[in-house]
Amino acid sequence: MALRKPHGKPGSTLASHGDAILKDAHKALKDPARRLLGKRILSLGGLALLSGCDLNTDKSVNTMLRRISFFNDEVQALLFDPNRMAPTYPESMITRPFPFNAFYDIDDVPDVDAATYRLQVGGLANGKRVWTLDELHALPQQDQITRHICIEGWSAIGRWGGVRFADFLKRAGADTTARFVALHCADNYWTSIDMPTALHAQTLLTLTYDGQVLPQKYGFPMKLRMPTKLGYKNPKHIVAITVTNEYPGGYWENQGYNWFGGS
Ligand SMILES: Nc1nc2c(c(=O)[nH]1)N[C@H]1C(S)=C(S)[C@@H](COP(=O)(O)O)O[C@H]1N2
Ligand SMILES: [Mo]
Repeated sequence: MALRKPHGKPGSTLASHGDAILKDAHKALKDPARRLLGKRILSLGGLALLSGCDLNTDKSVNTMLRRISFFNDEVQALLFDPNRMAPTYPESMITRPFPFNAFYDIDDVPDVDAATYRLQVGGLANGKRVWTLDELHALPQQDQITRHICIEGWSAIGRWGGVRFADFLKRAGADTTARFVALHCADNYWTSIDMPTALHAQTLLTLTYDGQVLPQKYGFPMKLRMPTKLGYKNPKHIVAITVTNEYPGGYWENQGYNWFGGS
C-alpha cells in the first residue's frame, strides 16, 4: 500500500495479508472511522463492503481509505463547533525549547526577506490584495498560549501573537461564504482550511512567537496558528492566501493525510 509514515519517507511496507492491511488502515484512519473499527462495530471487510472495495488490490484499499478520509472530513466539519475554544495554558507550561518540524531539515528553512515580503490575497476577495509586513503589524494584535499537536506523536505548548484571521479576512474583503482558504508558503508547502475554521476566534495570522518576532524556524515572517487543527494544518512562511470554492488540497493532504485535520 502506498500509505506513508507521518512525515517519513514514502511507506515501503507492502501489506499483503489482512492483518497488515488492518494495521495500516488503523494508522491511516482518523476518528470516527477508526473508532468504529476499534470497537469492532465494523470490520475492515464491513467498511470495504460499504464502500464497494474488494480488498484484493492495494489500489482498491487506498481508494477505500481515501473515501473514508473524505467521509471523515464531512463528519469533522459537522462536529466542528465554531464557538468552542481550544484549551489555553499558563505561561509556566510553555514547552522550552519549542520543537521545530518541517518536511526538510532545519538548515533548509526558507530565508524570507522582511523588506521585500508581500502577503498576496487572491481569489474571492475584493479588498486590499497586497500586504507588507508593517501593514500586518499595524493591525490589532493578540496573544494565545495553546498546544500544538503533531501527528508524528508529539505535542508542545507555545505562545503565539498576531491578528485574528477573521479580522484580517474581513479587512481583505474576503467572501466569507466561500468554502476554502488556501495557504501557500515560501517553501512550496501549502494547506487549506474550511471557512468556519478560518473564522474561528483562535485562528491567528501569527507574527510573533513568545513575544518576539516569529523566528525563522517557526515560520518567519508569518504563519497561521490554529489550535483547533493538527500541526500539518498550521502553515509557516505564508506568502499567499486564496479564498476559493475549489478544493485546494495540501502538501500532506494530497499524500493521504486527513484534510480536515482537527485536533
Ligand atoms: N511551510 C511549512 N509549514 C509547515 C510545515 C512545513 O514543512 N512547511 N510542517 C508542518 C508540520 S507537520 C508541523 S508539526 C509544524 C511544525 O511547526 P514548528 O516548527 O513551529 O514546531 O509546521 C507545519 N507547517
Ligand atoms: Mo506535524
